[in-house]
Amino acid sequence: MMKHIATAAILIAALGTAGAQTDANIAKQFDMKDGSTLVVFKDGKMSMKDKMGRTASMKAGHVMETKDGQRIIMIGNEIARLESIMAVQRGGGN
Ligand SMILES: [Cu+2]
Repeated sequence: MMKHIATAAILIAALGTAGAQTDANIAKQFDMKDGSTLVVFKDGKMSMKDKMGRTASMKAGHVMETKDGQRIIMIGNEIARLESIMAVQRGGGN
C-alpha cells in the first residue's frame, strides 16, 4: 500500500510550475474523490477545502484519494494559512 502513496515532495517535483496557481504560496490543488479539494503549499504542507469551498480540518497522516485515483498522505493541517489566503481572495474581509 505504501508504494502507491506519493509524497508531497514527489508531487511538487513532478508538477513543477504546471499546476494551477491561485496564490503564490500554493503549489497545487487536487480534486478529491469525495468532492473536497486538497491544497498543497510550496513547503509541502497541506490544507483541505470541503465540497462547499470552505476550509476543512483533516488530521495529518490521513490517506486521501484524488478523483483520478492517486493516494496522497495528508501532511500538516494548515487551516489558518488557507483561511488567510481565502480572506485575501475574497477582498480582505472576513
Ligand atoms: Cu486531506
